[in-house]
Amino acid sequence: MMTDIFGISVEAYEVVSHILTLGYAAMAASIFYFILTKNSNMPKYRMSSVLSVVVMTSALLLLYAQKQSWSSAYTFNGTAYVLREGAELFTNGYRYLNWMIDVPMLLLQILFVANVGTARNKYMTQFSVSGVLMIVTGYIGQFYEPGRLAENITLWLVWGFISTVFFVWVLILITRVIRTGSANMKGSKATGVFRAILPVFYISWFLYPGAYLMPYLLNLGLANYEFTIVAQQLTYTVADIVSKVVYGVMLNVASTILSEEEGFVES
Ligand code: RET
Repeated sequence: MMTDIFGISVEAYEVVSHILTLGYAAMAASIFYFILTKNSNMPKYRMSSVLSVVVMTSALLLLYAQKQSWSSAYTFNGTAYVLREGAELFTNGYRYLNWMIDVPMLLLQILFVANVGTARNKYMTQFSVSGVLMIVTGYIGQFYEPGRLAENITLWLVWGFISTVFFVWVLILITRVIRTGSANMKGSKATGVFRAILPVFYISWFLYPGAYLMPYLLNLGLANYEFTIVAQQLTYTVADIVSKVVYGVMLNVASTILSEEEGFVES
């Protein structure tokens, strides 16, 4: 019976496999980009590139595990992909563990480019605390996701709500950091790309709670399991590429412009 509910078409199975592979390939490629461009920046900005490398390495390994989790959960029965008997179930848990490392790193990273003066240490502490608590509470919640064995809508929503409180805290902090940072960059050509980080951040970070909620479409009768899982994995992957790679590249471009303006010449 389980296999009937969770069976998916060949196309859906393959699209998810491809998307998950794209995710860790993008992280592998970016590792080279951040290492190779690091010295175009003044030493004081370089920690931003180092943190991008930390983020990408963790993502590469955990997203690879995520893909393995997908491949080993299913088996082909001649017409469709069905859950493999006795195998580990597919779980998004690996992603959460990746975020546990990457969320604080991504938040700290911007503090090496934005000049927030003496408030830097205060932001570092608050970003680390809010980021980690947001992920830990969401990690607990995802065990109760609709469609999972331990499905419990109330617990899933309550933990999701607690996580959202910390998310709002993160959003308030990042908005302040970007506003202060760009005010202190006045007159620099880097202001444009630095300011553009705010909308990129908001859009990409909001995709995560969106993907968390997606399985609820099942309960509302608006989508089947196959649609839900493809949409959720696609959303997570797009969000990962934008929040880690695009964001890191924007910070790096801003640092390079600032370095040049401050008279730095790569030797
Ligand atoms: C959860 C649980 C439901 C409520 C909210 C969530 C927010 C998650 C976010 C994750 C961001 C992750 C990033 C990873 C990059 O490596 C945990 C899904 C609000 C915002 C940026």
